[in-house]
Formats: sequence, structure tokens, C-alpha cells
Amino acid sequence: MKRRQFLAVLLAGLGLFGAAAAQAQQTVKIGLLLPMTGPFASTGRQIEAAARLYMQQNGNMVAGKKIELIVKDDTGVADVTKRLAQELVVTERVNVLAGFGLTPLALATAPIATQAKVPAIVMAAATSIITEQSPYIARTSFTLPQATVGIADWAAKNGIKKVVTMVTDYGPGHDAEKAFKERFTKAGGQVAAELRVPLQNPEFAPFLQRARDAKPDALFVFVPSGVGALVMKQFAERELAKDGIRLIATGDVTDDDILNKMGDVALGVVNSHHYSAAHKSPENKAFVDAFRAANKDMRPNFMAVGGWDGMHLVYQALKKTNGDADGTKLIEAMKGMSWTSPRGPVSIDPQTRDIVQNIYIRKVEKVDGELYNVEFATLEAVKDPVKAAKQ
Ligand code: VNL
Repeated sequence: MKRRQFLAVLLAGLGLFGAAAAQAQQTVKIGLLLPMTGPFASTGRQIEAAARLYMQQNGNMVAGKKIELIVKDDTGVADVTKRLAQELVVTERVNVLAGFGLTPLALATAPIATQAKVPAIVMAAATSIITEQSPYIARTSFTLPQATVGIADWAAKNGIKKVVTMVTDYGPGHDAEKAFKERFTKAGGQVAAELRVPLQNPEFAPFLQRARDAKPDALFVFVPSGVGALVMKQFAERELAKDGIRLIATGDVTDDDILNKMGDVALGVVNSHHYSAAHKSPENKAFVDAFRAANKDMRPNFMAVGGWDGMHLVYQALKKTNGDADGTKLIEAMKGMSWTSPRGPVSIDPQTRDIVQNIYIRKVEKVDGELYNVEFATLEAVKDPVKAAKQ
């Protein structure tokens, strides 16, 4: 079907069903679109586990409405996410779309959220521009510029003068590269080379060799969740540390889902991010314990916390509207909402619908025989810096 034809069918469908929808629905449906297979399946697995745990702990009734979660595997392919979102809106008549494991998947779906007036809760994808693509998008993950400024500041203050950046070549990588360079050079540092590695089947060795040739004090890395183990392995094999090159990163690289299996090469890596399974708070202890009990051999990572908080946002918004699941009312209710997440205090910026949260500077250390990102400094209530600069 051509795009225009499709939209016509979609709108006709909405009109027909509109009357039925206007009647008080007793069930509120959440369509959760996730990569459950393919190279980013760990993201889907983490978010689904967290969403189910949230419902298990908080019940499936909110303000008199029954919550139904419909999980669909988009395999990490944008066209599939878009098609599934269309089906969920038209056929299942979902009240909320959620998930979005990667930036292209969120961007592809934004027009559907707008057309259908259905909130889309971004639980994973982290390119700054995503929330600007639809007034119905709210985000409970993070943005790369938000996460990156922490490590750029830390590097500048800790004797690192010359850096090579190495990022995955798509939205969040470009955001990380730009945010690092801006912040680090403003503080007097120098970026000697900016390397971009393909998203599909990445091979880091040739890029690591180029990084080594530039003789930097540190290599700054962003790769999406799940890919960090390969970076670590190749960083160790190439022996960059022997040349005195430190690895610094966003916490996507030292992802809790895979960190413990990386081995000693990860020890001492300083990075910044919004969530660590080692975050010290009663809320996080309860979250990690329950997550581990419900999911054998799994430690929650930042994707899980994005899924948990996304569910919390929907539940709280429904409470605020007294169970009215009208999309426009729900997204309005989400604006300005604040709560204590397992990651720490968070809120939804009422202007941008993006999450405001602490960014922690962490160092990979062994705790009780396992590798963790141990937080040692905090930047409080950080907004997405790209949007904050425009506000
Ligand atoms: C994205 C950003 C994906 C950060 C990630 O892992 C991540 C994205 C899958 O925006 O595509 O760690």
C-alpha cells in the first residue's frame, strides 16, 4: 500500500471505531514493541521482563481499568515496528504504544502516534531528537547528550587532554560524539579523531588501530546495549592499555546485562550513565532483588529500568485521569510527573516530555566477586542538554 492510501485507510478505520472507543473501555491496552530476536534481543528481553515485573508487583487494575500488555517482536527493524504499531492501533485499538529498542524504530513510529493520538513511551531509544518528532512521545530512557556530558567533564578534570572518540554510526552515536567534543573542548581538551563504526556487524579492530596511531590519553566509546562486550574484547586484544590509552565511555558500553562476563579488561573503566544495578537506594535494592528472583541469571540493566519507569508513567497517568485512557489526556497527565525510580529521582520535563534525571559517574569494580558500575559522583537533575540549550 502507498503511504497516502494507508493513511486514508487508517483514518477511515479510526472514524468507524471511534464511536465504540468513546464508550468507556474497561480494558486499557499497552502495545509493547520490542526487538525480541535479532542482534538487539537483550534489550527486548530486559524491557519485557521489567514491564511484567512491574505489573506483577503493582497489579493489573488501575483506576478501575484492567491493564493488558501486548508484546510484539519487531526484530529491531524499523519497517516492522511501524507495521506492528499500525496494526496495534487499528486492529487492537491499543491506548498506549511503548518500547522502541533503537532510534530508527522510534522515528519510524512517531507519525503513527501523532495521527492516532496515542501516546508512545520510549523506553530505550536515546537520540535527542526523538521526542520532537511527535507531541505524543514521552521518554523514560535517557538521551546520549545527557549521559555523555558526565564523562566529558570527568575526563577534562582528571588529566585527560587528548581523546579519540569511537561511536556507532547512527543517531545516538552522532549525539554522543558531538556532545563529547563540545563539552570536552570547551574545558580545554582536544579530540584528535572521530571514528564511526557501522551499526550492522561491527568490527572494531581497524578503528582501534587508528585510535592507537593517534596516541590519545583516552578513547571515548559509545556503542548500543549488548555490543560493549565485543569492544572490550578487541580493546584488550589490541593492547591499547599498554600504550597508556584509557577507555572511557557512556554506560551503554559497560551494560549491566553483559558487564560481569567481560572479565578484568573492564576493571577501572570510568563511564557515565543514569542507571547502575549497584545504585544504592532502597528502591533499587527492591527492584534488583525482585528482578533477579523473577528472571534467573539476569541482572537488570538500564533498559530494564526504562521499561519499569515507562510502565510506572502509564499507571500514574491513568490514576491522574481517573482511568480515562484518551491519548491526549494521558500525555497531558504525564507532563511534569515525578517519582523515585530505582535509578534515583526522575521527572518528565513538561515542555519536552523527555526525562530529567541524575547522571552518575561510575567506575567498574569488583563487588562480592562480580563486576559492577560503582557510582562515585552525581550530576543532579540533568535535562537533555541539546533541548535545554534551546529552551
Ligand atoms: C540506542 C541508544 C540503543 C542507546 C541502545 O541500545 C543504546 C538507540 C540498544 O537510540 O538506538 O544503548
